[in-house]
Amino acid sequence: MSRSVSDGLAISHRPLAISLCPETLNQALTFPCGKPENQGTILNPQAISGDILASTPATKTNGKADSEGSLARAHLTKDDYLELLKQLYLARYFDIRLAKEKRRGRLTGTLYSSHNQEAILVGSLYGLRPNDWISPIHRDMPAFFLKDIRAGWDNNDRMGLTIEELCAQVWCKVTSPSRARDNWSHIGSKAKHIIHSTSMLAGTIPAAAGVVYADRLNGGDAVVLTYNGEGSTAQGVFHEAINFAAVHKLPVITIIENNHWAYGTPNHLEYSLPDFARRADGYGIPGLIADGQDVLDVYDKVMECVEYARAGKGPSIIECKTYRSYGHGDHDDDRAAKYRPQEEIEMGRSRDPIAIMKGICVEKGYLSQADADKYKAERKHATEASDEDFPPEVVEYVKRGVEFAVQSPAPEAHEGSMWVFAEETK
Ligand SMILES: Cc1ncc(C[n+]2csc(CCOP(=O)(O)OP(=O)(O)O)c2C)c(N)n1
Ligand SMILES: [Mg+2]
Repeated sequence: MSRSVSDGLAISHRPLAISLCPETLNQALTFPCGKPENQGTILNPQAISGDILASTPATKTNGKADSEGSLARAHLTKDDYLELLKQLYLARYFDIRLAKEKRRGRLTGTLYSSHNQEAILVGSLYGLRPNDWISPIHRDMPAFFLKDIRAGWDNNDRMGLTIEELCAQVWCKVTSPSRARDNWSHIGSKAKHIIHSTSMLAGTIPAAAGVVYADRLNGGDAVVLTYNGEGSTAQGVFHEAINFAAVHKLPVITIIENNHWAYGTPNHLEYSLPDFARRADGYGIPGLIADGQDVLDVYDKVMECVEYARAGKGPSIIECKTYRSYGHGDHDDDRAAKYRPQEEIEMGRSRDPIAIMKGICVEKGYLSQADADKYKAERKHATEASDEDFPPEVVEYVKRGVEFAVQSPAPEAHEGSMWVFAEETK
C-alpha cells in the first residue's frame, strides 16, 4: 500500500502477516499518515495522542477485552495473571527498597528509578524463552533479575541474574558481576544472554543486532529485546543499527520507553511527531504502540513482535507510553519537581501499573477485592510505602539480596587495575 501525504512524502508498506494474531499487528502498525488525527487504525487510541496524561482511569483495559481471544494474553492462566501482578510488586519493591536504603545511609551512588515503568519490564520479559537475549539500560535495573524468573525465583541456574548478584552490583561489592567497577547497569552476562549495557544511549542496539546475527548464522532462533528511552531515538546509531537489522531481517525488537522526559528535556523539544513508534516507518518495519502502564498490553505487543521476529520476518519497534515518576536519577529529584508542572506529575503517576493489573485480576475473578486491598503499594513514594504494602514473599526476596550485598566484602585495593592492563600469564 502506498500513501501520499500532503507534504509530498510517499511511503509504501506491505501488510504484515504474523502467525500469532495478524489482525492485532496490522491494527497496531503505525502508518505515516502525516497528521495525528489520521491515526484511527492504531490499537490504543488514548495512549497515542502523544499524551499519557490524557489517558484512561486505572482499571480500564483500553477496551481490548472484547478481542481478547486474538491476543497473546489469551494463553495466560489465572496463575500467570497473579504471577505478573507479583512481579510488578517485586520490581516496585526493589526500587523502593534501594531508595530507603540510601536514605538510611546504607547505600551510596545514584539511583535511576523505574517506578511507574515496571509494566514495561515485566510484560516484555514474561513471554521470552530462556535463551533469548536482552539489553537493559539505566532505567531497567529490575530486568536483570526478572529475565527468565518464570524458571523459578530461587532457581540460580535460570537465564537471568540473581537478586543477590544485582544487589551486590548496586552496593559495589566484590560479589557483583562488575566486581565493583560500577554501581548500576553497566553489566551483562554472556552465559545468561544479557548484553552488556553501554553508557552511550542506543549503543546497545548495534551490539544486539550483531549478537542475533551471529545466532542466526549458527542456526539459532533467539530474539533480542533492546530497551531504550525515547531520548535515545535521536542518536545516529539508533537509526543505523535498526536500519541494518531491517535490511538483514534480524530479530531485534526495540522497546522505546517513552516516559516523556529525557533528563530535563520534554518530548516537545525533542520530537515533532506524537509517536516515537513512527520511527519504524523510516526502516520499513512494524512500529507498535503499547500502553506502558498495562502489563498485559505490553505482553501482547511484545509477543506479537517476538513471534514475528522468530519467524525470520525481521525487527520491529514497540513504543511503550509511560511517565517518569521522579527525576532522571535521584540526584535530580528536587530539580525535576520544579522543572515539571505538579499537575503533570500527578497525572503521569495516576495510572499505576500495579493498580491497573489488580483491577484486571479482580474483574476477571482471579483476585478477591479483599485480597486486592491487602497490599497497597500503588501510587506510594518510597517515603510513604512500607513493607506491609507488599506481599511478604516479595519483601523477603529483595531483603535477601540486600543482606547478601551488605555482608559482601568490598574488593581489595590491588584489584583496582584488574582488567585494565594485560595480565601476565604463565
Ligand atoms: C549518546 C549519549 N548522550 C547523552 C548521554 C547522557 N544521558 C544519559 S541518560 C540521558 C537521558 C536519557 O533519556 P531517555 O533516553 O528518554 O531515557 P530515560 O532516562 O528517560 O529513561 C542522557 C542525556 C548518554 N549517556 N549518551
Ligand atoms: Mg525518557
